[in-house]
Amino acid sequence: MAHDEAYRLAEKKIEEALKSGATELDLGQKYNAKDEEKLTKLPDSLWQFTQLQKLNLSHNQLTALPEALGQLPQLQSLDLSSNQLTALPEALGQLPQLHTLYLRNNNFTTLPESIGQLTQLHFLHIAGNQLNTLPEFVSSFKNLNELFLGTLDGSINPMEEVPSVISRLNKLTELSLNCFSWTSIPEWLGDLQNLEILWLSHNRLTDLPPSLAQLEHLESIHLDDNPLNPELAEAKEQGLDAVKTYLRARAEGEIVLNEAKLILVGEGGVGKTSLLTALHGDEWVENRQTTYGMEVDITSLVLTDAVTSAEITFNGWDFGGQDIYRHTHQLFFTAPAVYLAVWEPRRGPEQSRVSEWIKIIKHRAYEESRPDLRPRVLVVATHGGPKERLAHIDEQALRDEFGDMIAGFFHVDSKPDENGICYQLDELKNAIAREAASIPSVRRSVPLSWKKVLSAVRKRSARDPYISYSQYEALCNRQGVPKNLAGLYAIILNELGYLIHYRNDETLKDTVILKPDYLSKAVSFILDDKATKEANGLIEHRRLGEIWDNPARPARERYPGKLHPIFLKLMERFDLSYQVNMPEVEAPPTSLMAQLVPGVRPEGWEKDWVLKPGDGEHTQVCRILDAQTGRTEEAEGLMYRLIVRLHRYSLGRKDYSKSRHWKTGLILDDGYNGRAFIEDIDGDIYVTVRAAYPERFLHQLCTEVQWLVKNFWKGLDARLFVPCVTAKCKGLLEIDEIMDYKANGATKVRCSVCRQFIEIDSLMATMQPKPVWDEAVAILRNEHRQILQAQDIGFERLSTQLRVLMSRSDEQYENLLVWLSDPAKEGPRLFSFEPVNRSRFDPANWTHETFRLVLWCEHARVPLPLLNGQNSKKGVYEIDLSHEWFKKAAPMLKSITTIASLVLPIASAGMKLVINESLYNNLDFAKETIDASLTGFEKSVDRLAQSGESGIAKDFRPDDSALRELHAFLKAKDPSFGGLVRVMNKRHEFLWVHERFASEY
Ligand SMILES: Nc1nc2c(ncn2[C@@H]2O[C@H](COP(=O)(O)OP(=O)(O)OP(=O)(O)O)[C@@H](O)[C@H]2O)c(=O)[nH]1
Ligand SMILES: [Mg+2]
Repeated sequence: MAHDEAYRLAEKKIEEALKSGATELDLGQKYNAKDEEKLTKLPDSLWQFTQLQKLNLSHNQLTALPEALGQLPQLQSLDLSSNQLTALPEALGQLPQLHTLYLRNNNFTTLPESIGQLTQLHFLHIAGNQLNTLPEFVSSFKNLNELFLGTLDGSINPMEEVPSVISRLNKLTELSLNCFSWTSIPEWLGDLQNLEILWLSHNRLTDLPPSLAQLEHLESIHLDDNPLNPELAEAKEQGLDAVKTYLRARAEGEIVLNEAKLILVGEGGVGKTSLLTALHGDEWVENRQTTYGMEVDITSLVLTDAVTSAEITFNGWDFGGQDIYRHTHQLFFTAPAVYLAVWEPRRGPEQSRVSEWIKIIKHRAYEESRPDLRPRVLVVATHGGPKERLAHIDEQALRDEFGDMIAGFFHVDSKPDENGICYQLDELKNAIAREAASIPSVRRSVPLSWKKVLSAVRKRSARDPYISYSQYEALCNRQGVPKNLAGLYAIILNELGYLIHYRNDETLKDTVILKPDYLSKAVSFILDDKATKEANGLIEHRRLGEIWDNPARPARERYPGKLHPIFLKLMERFDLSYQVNMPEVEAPPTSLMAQLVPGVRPEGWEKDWVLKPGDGEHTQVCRILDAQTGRTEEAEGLMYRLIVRLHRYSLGRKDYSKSRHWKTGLILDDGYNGRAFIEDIDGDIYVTVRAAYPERFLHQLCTEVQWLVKNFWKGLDARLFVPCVTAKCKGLLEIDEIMDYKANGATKVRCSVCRQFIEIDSLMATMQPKPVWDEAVAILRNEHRQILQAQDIGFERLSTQLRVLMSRSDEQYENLLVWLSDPAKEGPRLFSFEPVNRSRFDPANWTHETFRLVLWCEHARVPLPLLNGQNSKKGVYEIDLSHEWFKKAAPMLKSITTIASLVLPIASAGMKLVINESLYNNLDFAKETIDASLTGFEKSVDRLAQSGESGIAKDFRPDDSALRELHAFLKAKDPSFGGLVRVMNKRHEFLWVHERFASEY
């Protein structure tokens, strides 16, 4: 029998445990154990274990448990997860001490009556069963603190609504309702006054009940993977306080928005502006001027949907059709919107590039997971009229390619006939209204005060294209909106494209731009400037001023000097330009417009791309594909964005003349992390890094490309490949696929181009083992002086081993930030600590202790007192901790402390700071304290190796609850977190940084 071995092993374990007088027994298997390693029945000797308190039987194949279970009266915790149970013995209900019960992933269709008597239960985990509801007897669990109904692995639970019996469990502190496909949750959740953590991920919630704002003790609410309405989604990004503020505003009054964008795209001169004005009913203008940038007409078009009678207000977005604008225009294509893809019959559909335009819309606004919010495209031919010959457009081909994005075809004449009628215009209007009415979020409810602010902003924009932030606050105040809510509304309005404001940017925080087209027009004037084109995008700020305030243009197209630094900053925010350092002393301030860089590799580029001794080289390719069809696609303007976003690694970061970039590529440098060559070859982005440890910089660059593609171009996917190693073969092999093969035991894969079988290991980056982190810390500290010198004389002087360790430390730090990215919304992640009274502190034996906790800057990666002066008390706290909390937090504390120890010698050298031995000492003592609190199992888990790597159990969830508790605690003591500023980097991740670095974000 296959299971015999498992059974014998269990018997042995029981025997040993009985002998040793243990009170805990672990007969659970690993989550990925093979079937034959699992128990199908339990040894009888188990029931002699009368002193047993904790029993783990998870990941076996048990179908039933015997009544003998009642012979374990001391049992406190029982883990039956991942078995095949459908019932439980009566005796279970008689266990007087049982407070923790895991029944996750079994075959229960209802909860067994027997457990109804477990009134002392504190923790119940019953996700992953086939329960349709919770029985009434659950209300007798008066002491229940934690209830897990929801799974973590994404599999959907069948329950139709939140069981109302939960409303009576008022001691609950944590409730998991993940993965239920619920579209709403009940108001009464707001009555569970002790709730601290609420899991609602993977549902179909568009909204939350305002009552949740009343939950005073709530520390975190998890809302990932829900189709939240846009305002709430933005509030969620900002964290818990913002969600509560938003819900409170909703509770005070709400209104249906009934508003949509109407976006006109198409080649230059096809008749977009004429069509929009005709839709408005404005007078016909012959020989209209071309549109610079874009123009937004806020609310003058109101159409009524014939079916629902809904009156929908449209703001029309009219884009200039010139090629050069295409890259910037994409910024404004956001769903939900109705698009008019305009073309001119005389030029024909090909020349009018109808299909290309729809593709750009698709890649910006079509979210596969949200077909209900798909952009609706109406394809409109202009210059029509009954007398005109209808040019042919292949309707079927467009429908085949774009599916239900295509909402109809029209042939209109924007020029009225002798009776003042524009041919087929009314039909088009009806279709626009009908399409808009079919987008669910067009009719969403918003807080009444939000709508009022929006209307006030629009009204004001007719007079002032921009106002100061305090004027904006005053405007909100007149609508009855207090300052903190005004702040949240500014974030939401900015994110949804109604205004432009960035509160964390020194230059931008005082100005609110009320007209979204104001900036795009200003940008288009530079893109059209001949001198700037000839200078390959380099432009002095003085010249920018001349262009923007050109007296030859009408007053409404001129921009006062006060705005110029603001525009400049905004162009940087939108990845359009960056300020360069020119080689000449006292050179006038100059910026680079990335779109205008030269078309070919600069001369002599080879000199900047040499393999240094001791360095290795590794290449990965980001292939950009349509996620649906698998065809390679172009991400329009990707390279321009990379040139801007990665400029801190530019070879010319100190002297622009050394920069190496062109329309399809660039060369970068990141000190000890190496040098990179990035090039777009037919839509494939080749990234090669040469370094002691190339993986670090390579990973960072590929992640950047993948992030950009994923977040900016919808439906496109940047998949990672490695080049085939066969000489001269140009084949590429997909990394995910190789990893799958490897996981299944294969050692070779076949290249589809050269048809050779290739050793998997030869395709992977260097297969060096992870360093022993404690040793790495010691080496880095020893070499601190060397690292310091290398800042000036070059990193190639450092040994290869040292450079590898430095890169690997950076890599670990990056992993930590990713791992703890969610709690970063609420507070900082990097800190160190020591017992205040260290001399009499015993790490192995304590119950309560006062610790000194010091916050670090996540940018500089050093403790705050190092930046503020040793005597500064900012970010330094004395807090009482219990050993119980500390034990729970120990795995997290260990990662943070080890990584802080790794990066401190490198970061301080980078800033030329001298480190006091006592600081190292503290970190070491902290580590000792943590190690003394870790269980054997936790010690053996190398979280540093785990984080950021695949192959982790599906239901692995970084336990960040200890960090959240710490945040809540610190916030109560010092809401300013020692003056740390929460900033958002370009990947929309939060970091807590010293104020002096805030402007870098
Ligand atoms: N007869 C007729 N003329 C039209 C029609 N639509 C546009 N035109 C003319 O075509 C020319 C270009 O029209 P615009 O509306 O400026 O074109 P556009 O697409 O906005 O051009 P850009 O802003 O440069 O991208 C103008 O001279 C219009 O008068 C139409 O439906 N019928
Ligand atoms: Mg126009």
